[in-house]
Amino acid sequence: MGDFEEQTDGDILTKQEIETKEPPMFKVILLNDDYTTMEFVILVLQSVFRKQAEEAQSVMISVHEKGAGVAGVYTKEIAETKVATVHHLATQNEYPLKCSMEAA
Ligand code: TYC
Repeated sequence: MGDFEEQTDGDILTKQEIETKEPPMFKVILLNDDYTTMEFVILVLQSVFRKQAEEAQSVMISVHEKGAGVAGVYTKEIAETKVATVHHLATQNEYPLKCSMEAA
């Protein structure tokens, strides 16, 4: 792959497109379960996803009611790190809390 173009599933990007394109973004999706406490989910939303108390509460309730919800949107490596951190904290605290990521 040369310096001036790059192949991405059929698209050829011009040098200008490569230089001006924003990085791909990924949604980190928090999944509901029956065992993780609401308090722990709020704590995770505040500490890992930098939400204020009120927003953390409303995201948690939305996930609780709808089954899943977006905790945040990040570049790929940051989203991967957030997912790993949530799973690490959940395991440490013996909660089954899961999250996943998908292209935004
Ligand atoms: N459903 C959980 C309860 O009633 C709370 C919860 C909310 C769990 C969001 C996970 O991602 C979650 N204790």
